[in-house]
Amino acid sequence: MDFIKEKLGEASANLVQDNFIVGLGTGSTANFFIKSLAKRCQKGLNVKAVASSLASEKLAKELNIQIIDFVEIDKIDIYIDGADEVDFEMNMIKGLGGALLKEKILANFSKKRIFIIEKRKYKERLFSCKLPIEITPFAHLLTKRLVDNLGYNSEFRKDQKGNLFITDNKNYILDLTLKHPIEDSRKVNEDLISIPGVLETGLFIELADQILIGSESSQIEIID
Ligand code: A5P
Repeated sequence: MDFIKEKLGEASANLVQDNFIVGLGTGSTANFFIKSLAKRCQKGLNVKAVASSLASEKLAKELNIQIIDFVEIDKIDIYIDGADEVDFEMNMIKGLGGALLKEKILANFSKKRIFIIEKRKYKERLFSCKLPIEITPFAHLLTKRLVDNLGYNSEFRKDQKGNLFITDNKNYILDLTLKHPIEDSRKVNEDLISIPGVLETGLFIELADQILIGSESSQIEIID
């Protein structure tokens, strides 16, 4: 719900300090963060930002947040993003917005990683949503076969016109249906990433320092 996302956006934007280099996540919740950050910048906060997607970059630029490129950064002070599902050990599924590759690179290079989610996304085990993986286009059918050999039902993501969805990095996304709750996230990630053609998975392990969980009561629970 939008008011929960708005609260999460405000709370996370308040964690950004002057002169920080900020990693911007992708998705509707991250958009609220970007809007709140822009408000703070209007009041004098000085930041530079690097975006995990073209969509977030566009929004930030429209709101006059200074955007810098990946090649210009050697550190990120804070990365703030949404997530699709988070388990009690702070493992996450991300990528339903299609930006998982840059999101993972930014999260990995950031000193502090904050994820902002509605309570409905916080589960004991990862299971409810599909697990996206980004794959190379030229071998996509071969890659799918190897993924399915691991026991997954996978589908190529399509865009609104029914064409294969193309990521910002010009790759494809396979969405994997999980047959049971993930017990060993590390093993699932390793099995998938070891397939040639799989560029990155949407399983984020040990990449969260803090989760802000918003609920209808407007309370924000902090997990770290
Ligand atoms: C983007 O690729 C995803 O990882 C997003 O972080 C995720 O889809 C969350 O989006 P919402 O905030 O819109 O649910």
